[in-house]
Amino acid sequence: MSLFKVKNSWSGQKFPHPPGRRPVAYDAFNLRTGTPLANIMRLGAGLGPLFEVRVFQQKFVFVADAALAAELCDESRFHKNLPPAVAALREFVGDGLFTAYDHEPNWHTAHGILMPAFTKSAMRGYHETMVETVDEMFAMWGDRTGPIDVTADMTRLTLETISRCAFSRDFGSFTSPERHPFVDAMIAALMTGMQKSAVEPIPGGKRIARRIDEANAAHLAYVDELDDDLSRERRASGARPGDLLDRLLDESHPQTGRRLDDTNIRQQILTFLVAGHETTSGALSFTLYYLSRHPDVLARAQEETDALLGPDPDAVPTFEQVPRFRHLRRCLDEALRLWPTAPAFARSPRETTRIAVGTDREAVMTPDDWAIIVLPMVHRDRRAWGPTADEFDPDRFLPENSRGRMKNVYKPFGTGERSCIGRQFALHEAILVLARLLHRYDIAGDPDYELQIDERLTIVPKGFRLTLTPRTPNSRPAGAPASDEGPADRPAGTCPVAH
Ligand code: MNH
Repeated sequence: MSLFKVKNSWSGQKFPHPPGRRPVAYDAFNLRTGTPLANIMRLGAGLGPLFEVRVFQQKFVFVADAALAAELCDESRFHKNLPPAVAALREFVGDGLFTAYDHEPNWHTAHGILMPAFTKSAMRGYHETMVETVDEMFAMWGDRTGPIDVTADMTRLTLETISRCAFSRDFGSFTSPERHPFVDAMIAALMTGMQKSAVEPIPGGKRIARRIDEANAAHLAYVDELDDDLSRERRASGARPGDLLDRLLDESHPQTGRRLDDTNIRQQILTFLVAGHETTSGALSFTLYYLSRHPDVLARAQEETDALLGPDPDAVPTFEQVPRFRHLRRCLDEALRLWPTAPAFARSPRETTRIAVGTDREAVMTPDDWAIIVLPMVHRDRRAWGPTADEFDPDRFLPENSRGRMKNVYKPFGTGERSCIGRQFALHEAILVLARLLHRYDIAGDPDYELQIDERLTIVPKGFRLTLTPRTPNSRPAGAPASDEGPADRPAGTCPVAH
């Protein structure tokens, strides 16, 4: 490749870019390390629906606009592509489900093998394990009311949930004061991809990238070993719990009969351990953050848990009850609107096409070009969400308030056939956890805390703490219904059933 060839060139078309461009390095000096999303949101503000950022010979094109994002989500014209930060992960997770290109046979094979594990009804099989995992987190918290590190504990919980549900493996996250070494190794791997893709366009970047690799070699070896151990132990034990690992090892694609090889199985294990917990942990943490900042919304969430679960703070929702926490679901949806924890994905056209036709950003896009949809910007586009787009207001997702909203402008789980396979899993887990947590504890955040974001491809709140106080039936506001079965303050001894 020529030294001067621009990567992702868009046939030489130019789009608005941040001020302060320089020769050779272009926008590189405008970027702060370690915070790609914050960079884009800061630099892209005011640049309109489609803008570019160029780092030496690498051009990035970003979509901030709801209408254009909706256009690129049209599956008949566009499909998933991998931006450099995701492509860099292929070194560890290869053509695993998340990082495969559409046309790679292993995507099709793994998708067919794994889909049955992620249907709505498959969630029934995970419910009990999810309940037990929350029990263990509560046991760890006990009656301690000292502040908890929300993101750290939600990460313990979601990692433990996915490893138990998918791999029948207990990571011991609640009994160890340290986080599991897998979490450190995984963060290191994600950061490696992010850092390497950031330095690679820079002259001499290849050498820096090699040094990043060397610094992380031990972490990566550890992860590979852990993955191989999981398969080896399972094969040796003869046990077949019927979990996701069993499917990876034993199943073949229902139509093609193809199976996954050992390398790909290892890559899928790592894919699911990572994709199956980071984003859900962030979603829970952001939701708890916003609830702690909106006492009225929080009060309604607790009214809802009281109505559905009754006065016992330890009451556990049944599988069927989980989807009935409608207000809580809207709180989660709204947190994922403002801070979608997988904050971006990339799209390319199937054939050369014109986009944004009739607007001042009309452009030609070839199958070699890709654009990154920046979800937090799309999710705050006033044309789609109105003047209160920046505010936390779960009621915007009430059916009567959603009617008439533009289509395809809310995409926290991606789009089309490459959208999130774990969506039902994440939703079931998150609602269950939120319902139980808010039913059992009153929560209070530090009023001086200012939301900060930790970026590692996914995003999570940084340094956010909550003080938990166990609720008792008496700590409910007077007159609040304790269950949907009848009045709470029925005098003791009077049976509601006539006999
Ligand atoms: Mn998930 C794909 C967001 C939870 C496993 N996930 C995606 C995509 C988004 C996403 C966005 C599409 C990315 C792209 O187009 O490049 N995922 C989330 C969010 C949550 C989440 C916001 C939680 C909240 N994801 C989960 C869970 C699992 C999971 C839980 C596993 C149990 N996700 C995946 C996998 C893919 C994916 C696997 C890739 C699917 C495919 O390409 O076929």
